[in-house]
Amino acid sequence: MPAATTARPLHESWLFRMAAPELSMLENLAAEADWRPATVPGTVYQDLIAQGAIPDPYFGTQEVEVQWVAEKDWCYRCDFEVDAAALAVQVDLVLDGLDTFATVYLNGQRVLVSDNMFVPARIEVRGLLKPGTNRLGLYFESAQRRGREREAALGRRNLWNGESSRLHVRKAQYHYGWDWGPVLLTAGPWQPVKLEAYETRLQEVDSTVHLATDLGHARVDLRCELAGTQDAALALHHRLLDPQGKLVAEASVPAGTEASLHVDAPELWWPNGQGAQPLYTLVTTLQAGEQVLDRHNRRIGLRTLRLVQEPVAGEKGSSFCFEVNGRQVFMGGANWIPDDNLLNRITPERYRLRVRQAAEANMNMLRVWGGGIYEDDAFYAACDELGLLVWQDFLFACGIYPANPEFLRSVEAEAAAAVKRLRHHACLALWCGNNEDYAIAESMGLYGKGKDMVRFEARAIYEQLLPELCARLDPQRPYWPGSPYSPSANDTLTSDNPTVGDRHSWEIWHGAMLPYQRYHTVQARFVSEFGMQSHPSLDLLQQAIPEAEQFPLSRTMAAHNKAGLPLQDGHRRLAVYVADTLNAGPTLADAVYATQFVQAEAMRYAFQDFRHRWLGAGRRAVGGALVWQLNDCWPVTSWAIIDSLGTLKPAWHAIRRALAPLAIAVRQVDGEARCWISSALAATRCEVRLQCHALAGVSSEVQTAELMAPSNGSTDLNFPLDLAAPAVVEASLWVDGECIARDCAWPEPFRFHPLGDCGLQVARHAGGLTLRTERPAKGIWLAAPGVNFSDNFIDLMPGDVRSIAVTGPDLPIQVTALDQTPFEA
Ligand code: BMA
Repeated sequence: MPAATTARPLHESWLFRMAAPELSMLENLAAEADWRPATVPGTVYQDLIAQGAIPDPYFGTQEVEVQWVAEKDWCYRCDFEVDAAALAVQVDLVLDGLDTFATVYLNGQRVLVSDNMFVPARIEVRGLLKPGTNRLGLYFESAQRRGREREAALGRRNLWNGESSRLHVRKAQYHYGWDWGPVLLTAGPWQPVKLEAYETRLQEVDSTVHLATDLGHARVDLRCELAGTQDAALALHHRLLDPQGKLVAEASVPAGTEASLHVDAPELWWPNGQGAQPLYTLVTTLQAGEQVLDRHNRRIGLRTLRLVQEPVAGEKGSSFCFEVNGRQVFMGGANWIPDDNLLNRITPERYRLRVRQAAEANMNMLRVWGGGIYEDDAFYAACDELGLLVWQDFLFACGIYPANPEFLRSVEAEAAAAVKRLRHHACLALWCGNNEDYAIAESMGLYGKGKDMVRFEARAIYEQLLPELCARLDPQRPYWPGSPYSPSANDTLTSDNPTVGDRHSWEIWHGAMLPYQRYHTVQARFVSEFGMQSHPSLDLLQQAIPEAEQFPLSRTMAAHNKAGLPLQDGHRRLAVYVADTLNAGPTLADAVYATQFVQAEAMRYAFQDFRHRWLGAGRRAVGGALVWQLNDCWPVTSWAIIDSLGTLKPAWHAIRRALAPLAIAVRQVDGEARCWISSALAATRCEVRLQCHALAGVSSEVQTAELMAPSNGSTDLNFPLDLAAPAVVEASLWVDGECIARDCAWPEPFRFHPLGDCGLQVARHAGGLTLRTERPAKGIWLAAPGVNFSDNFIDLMPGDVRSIAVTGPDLPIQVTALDQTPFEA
């Protein structure tokens, strides 16, 4: 009877030490002294912090004090026991991820040399193992040194962000520092290490989903690769369980043969806001008769997905939008960066929470940005479960990458591993070649019509290697050469054509630093990046900044704002936008409120203006908007809408309102109230109410209009205004007598209209708050560490009583609003 496959994690009794440069790798790994306990999977910074050997790099300016770690080589080793019986079958050493330049020794034998953080390794080691104590040693060379050696040999290349040697190293690029992140060049076995014993095992289960045009029938095609002893007597049993766990299809085939499972009336998987996310469970077992030799489980969603590039009525170019199950869906979402610089700190629960925070902001897409990692399985599982489609970059960002044969081989291996690992996820919408490499090439004159593009060799990666690999391993999914990228239209060749493809609209914040009220002028067919900076929560700053440095423009605050490297001009740009908008106070708390206020207002304008152009079928002028950035990886002033404590910023609430399934927006323009309703739903009968509230507190009559909000599009509605004095124009949307959305257009800029005391009252009661005001109140921000509010960053008008549900610890709640003295409720 053949033996079943067993997997044994090797995560116990690991030690680490700094390598002595005078010793060889083997001598270092055999050394007796200076070993300290290590956590595997993990990396050296985490182990050094745990050992108290280095200070917390996230606190104060301590990032500078730990840079020496990157210059050193590091050793990891563990001794483990093996029974003689275990050596009766094939045994593989499986290393899912080594960061980055690693040499692996087993019982003194070198078994692997690797230089790519994203390429898993599997080594047949039965012949090297012995009954009793065995030793596994991992030697990590300094990525900094090795990268610089390569750069010295192959030449310096241009980039934005981080040290240029990064371009030669297949390591998470943000580890080299970014305009929102610290320099922490980690090293270590960052992914699981295990021994796998088997006679025959399931190497690969490839499942592809096909739906009938009418979506009334689904077929799951299955192709398995086996490893080990090929035995014709073996069989594969495939079973498909529906989301309720009921068996809906099964097939048994001889090992090595393909199979298909059929489902009638499949439960369709939809993006967030469009329907449910039913997940089927596919169970594949490799069997010798009744005995199960190996088992493989995965959850799959049944859906179709298409990238639609079709004419846009009345406009040049073509659309860039996504169609799921035959329905075109506006993509409202964010760019995702790694949620921590020390990746092994991120738990599955933390991934799920972050993705849930995106879903609760009515987002339906996350772009896994090219300077990070191919994310953890827990991330994609959460996106599958919560309906967040994933735009997945391959890991190239802001650089002119090499394309020598060795580099291409390494990239091919990593890309193949990533595609095979991720291709079954329902959430995965698109593969994308890189982040901003076409933009930097264009800025250097290496890309564009009539340009000598020879030195932009990496096009071989984005336009040949990756699309061919994706077509081979994941043919159903669209591939996009880069972000931003504009397919060459009518003889143009640029990465920045607003009529086709995707675009990064950074004229607000970067470049021209346009006012955020101008987002309607920086349109694109798909806005895959845009953003505004703000400080993180005061709570976080009080934890990360030494008390003496807790003032807005302190040296330590500057160390936690990396924007505009090397100039680090983030504080200047913040100052401009704050000065353009409101009269801010001098304290750190004032600066947090002011910058977060500006970010929230900017994101309101951006998402409303971009979604406004999601018109009806054939007029999909803007297919989506992904804000830069969802999250942070350490305590920092950045474009994130959720800080590294997981605390939501006001911008998160502004985005949630702008992306609501049915949302209303209003602007005061030339004596008119210009409103539009954006809908992700079927056609809805609704009523719009418009009321003007003078800043002094007098409110006008309510104007109303009944209309049918069109399905899955946006519609305009204008009201004449006759304002004697500056007033707030409040537009609210009512369905069946219930107010489901509202928006306020204030006289701007706010700095020209300082609000006196508006008579804001906040009453607490069990489980919530009740808010009232005598005069218009702007940007009411409720804050308490770890406390969640059902709504926040609210505009409140006289006569309106607003109830807010409160969950979390029973703490004093800080109430801040524009031009008001903060108070506690
Ligand atoms: C774009 C992104 C990131 C960067 C962000 C903010 O360039 O792709 O590289 O962090 O803008 O500057």
